[in-house]
Amino acid sequence: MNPDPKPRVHDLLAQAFLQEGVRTCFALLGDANMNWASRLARGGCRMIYVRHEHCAVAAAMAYARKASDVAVATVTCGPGLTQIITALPAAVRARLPMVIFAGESPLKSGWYNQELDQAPLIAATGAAYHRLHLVQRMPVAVRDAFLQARRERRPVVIGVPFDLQDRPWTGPNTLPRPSRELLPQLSPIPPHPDDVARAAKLIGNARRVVVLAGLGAVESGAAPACRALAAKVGGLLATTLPARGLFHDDPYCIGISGSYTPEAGLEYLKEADFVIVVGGSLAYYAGGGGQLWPQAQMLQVDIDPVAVAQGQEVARHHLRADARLGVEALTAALPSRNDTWRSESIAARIRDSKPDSLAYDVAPGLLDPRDVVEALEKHLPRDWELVNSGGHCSWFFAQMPSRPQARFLTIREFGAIGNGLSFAIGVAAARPGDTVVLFDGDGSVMMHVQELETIGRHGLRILVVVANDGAYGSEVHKLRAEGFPEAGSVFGHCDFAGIARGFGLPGRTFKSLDGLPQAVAEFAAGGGGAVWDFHISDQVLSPSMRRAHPQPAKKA
Ligand SMILES: Cc1ncc(C[n+]2csc(CCOP(=O)(O)OP(=O)(O)O)c2C)c(N)n1
Ligand SMILES: [Mg+2]
Repeated sequence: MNPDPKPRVHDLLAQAFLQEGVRTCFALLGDANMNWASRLARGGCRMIYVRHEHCAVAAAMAYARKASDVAVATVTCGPGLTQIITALPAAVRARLPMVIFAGESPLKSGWYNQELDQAPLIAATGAAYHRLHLVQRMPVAVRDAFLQARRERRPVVIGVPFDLQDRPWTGPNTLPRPSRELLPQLSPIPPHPDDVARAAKLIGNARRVVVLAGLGAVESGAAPACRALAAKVGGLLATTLPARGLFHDDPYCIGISGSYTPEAGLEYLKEADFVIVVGGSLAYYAGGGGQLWPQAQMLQVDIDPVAVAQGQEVARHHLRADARLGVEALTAALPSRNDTWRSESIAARIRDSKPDSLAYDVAPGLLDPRDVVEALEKHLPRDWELVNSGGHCSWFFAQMPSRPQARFLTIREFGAIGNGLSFAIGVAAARPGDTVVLFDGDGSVMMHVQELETIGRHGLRILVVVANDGAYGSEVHKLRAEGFPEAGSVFGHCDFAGIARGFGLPGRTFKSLDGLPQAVAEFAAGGGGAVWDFHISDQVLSPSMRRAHPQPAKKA
């Protein structure tokens, strides 16, 4: 501890963060951030010390989404900073507000071994980078970083040379007003009546309407309005993958629209003649180009509507408005109608059909991933938080129809594997007291398996479910489709239960589902984390993999 009672620059920097309301920080320490971080911790901020810088930022991403607030992470300069380059593009694309305190090498030295031109590296990810080199302005610059993160909904990285951090603070001991107090107090944007009338006329002519909600609908609280609109037009409901579960208890919700659409949903989307996309960006994988609904006209209700998204022409019709207000206005403008697409048989098909019914041969001692998901859906308590990671197996885990959106998280915008454990840590930090279940592939867990130690050390209540096909399943199925050898993507079923124990967590291997109810009861009664390793077959393909990479016929 510094015996000098006079504050230093890092003291003021830490106070500036505390004043912003920061109560959780994901950290990995080095020379250029440890003094600041220790002052932050002393000020009452909960520090979650991870074992790889990527995981600090990835955990902060999940925290930002779940806490609906600016998340904070910190890394040291040079090699600490280069580790976060895979996480940032995902945070930028997922529009997650974050402030990352990064050290910079000392300005006073002519040479420093960890020196790196950090700004262009961060700029390439789409995040903002600010060099804080003027000591007097640093507290204001911190406040401005929070303002920018909130306004632009993206990560802002601040780089502070660590020799400057250690200087005595000679400025006033007052801090600027925090960003929250400066934000414009704005009400949701109502639609223009002319746009409502035009859109209502189009919908009035449609016979088979799907209301497709994205995260914008979640954020604006538009779910009840979407249900009411779909009911009034006698249509069906769907969501994007991140918004899955928003209508989980509605008998006319077909589930996810996009690569993860269940079997019945695919048929209904094909029949749709009008899709109203509410608070969704019409991303490629959500069927934005209309591949899944070839007959449908598209209307987008959004505060920032677009005609072309991710390389495809999407909606021709637009209603600029807050999602809830736009949908409510549309519903009010539509006359009641007698004809309806809805029927008892559609509700029964949605309720009773499996997400995917194609039969596969599964070797003894291995599990069909669809059976694993069905059993987990049945036995895991409904109020546990679910985190879905990436890889081929994520299709199966997205199919848990009883689970509400409020207890689901996935962030897929950069298509990177290896984030599951970090995302689960971020959710556990944002929802203390809740139990978190992570669903992830063996390859993805292995990529940052060291974070099991973080889970154990912090006593986080995380159940890690590994869909272990002994392989990079996505690659295996694509290689098989091309007729190329699988070597390089097949590793065998490594012992995750043993690995977990090495990190101080209980581990369990499942080659059958018989013991699952008892395992759930034991985990629910205990504390801390655990790893469950399900040995699954690499012969069961998700429908999206079958569509995109048809497999060659098996030789007789
Ligand atoms: C960081 C990163 N590296 C490589 C890839 C390519 N990739 C996509 S899926 C995948 C395999 C994932 O394996 P696993 O987590 O076991 O899930 P599975 O596909 O087997 O279900 C890989 C290597 C990627 N998406 N991201
Ligand atoms: Mg795998």
